[in-house]
Amino acid sequence: MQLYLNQTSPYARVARIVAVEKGLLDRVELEWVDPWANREELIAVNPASRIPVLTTDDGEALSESLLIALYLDEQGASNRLVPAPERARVLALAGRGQALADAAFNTVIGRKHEGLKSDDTVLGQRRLVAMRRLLAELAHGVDRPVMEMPLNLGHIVLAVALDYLDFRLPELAWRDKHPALATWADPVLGRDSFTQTAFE
Ligand SMILES: N[C@@H](CCC(=O)N[C@@H](CS)C(=O)NCC(=O)O)C(=O)O
Repeated sequence: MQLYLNQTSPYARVARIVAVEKGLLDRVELEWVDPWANREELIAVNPASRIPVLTTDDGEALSESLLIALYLDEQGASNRLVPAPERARVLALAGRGQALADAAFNTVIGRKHEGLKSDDTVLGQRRLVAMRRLLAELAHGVDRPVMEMPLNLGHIVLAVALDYLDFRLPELAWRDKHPALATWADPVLGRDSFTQTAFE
C-alpha cells in the first residue's frame, strides 16, 4: 500500500497514525507530496489533488482520511480502533474531531489565501464560532465513557485536531480555556504514533 501525505496535514496525520497503531507501517510506503502543487502522481490517484490518499494492494485509491482509517482498521491484527460494541460512540467523537479539524484547516487556508480579513467573512465567522462551540462541548464531555475507552479512532481524530490548533492557531489558547480537555489530550499526544508523526 502507498500513503500520499505531507507533514502538515491533520487529515494525512490521522491516516498515518492509524497505520502505526495498527502495526501496518511496514506494509505502507509513504509518498511525500505537496497537494497544492498539482503533482501528476497525486492527481493520478486523486483528481481532487488532495491528501491523504491510500492506494491498496489491489489497486484502489482511497481518499478521505476517515474512510482510509476505517479501511486500515480492517487490515491490521491489533485491537479495533472502531470496536463494534462502541461503534456509534467512537464515530460520533471522530465526527467532532473532524469538524474541529475542518474549521481550523479552512481558517488557516482562508488566511493564507486572503489574509486575516478572511476571518471577518460570513464563512470565517462561522468557522471561528464552530471551533468555540466544539471545544466547549468537548471540554464539557471529557468524562464521557468514550473518552475513557482504550485508544480509538475518535481519540486519534480529536487529538490530531487539537494538536493542529496548537500548531497553526495557538492564539485560540484552547488549553487555557479548557484545561480538562488538555489533561485528556496530553497522554494521547504523548503516544509514539503521535510523536513520530509530529507536525513540522
Ligand atoms: N475531508 C478530507 C480533507 C482533505 C484535505 O483537505 N486535505 C488537504 C491537506 S490538509 C489538501 O490536500 N488540500 C489541497 C487542496 O484542497 O487542493 C479528508 O478528511 O481527507
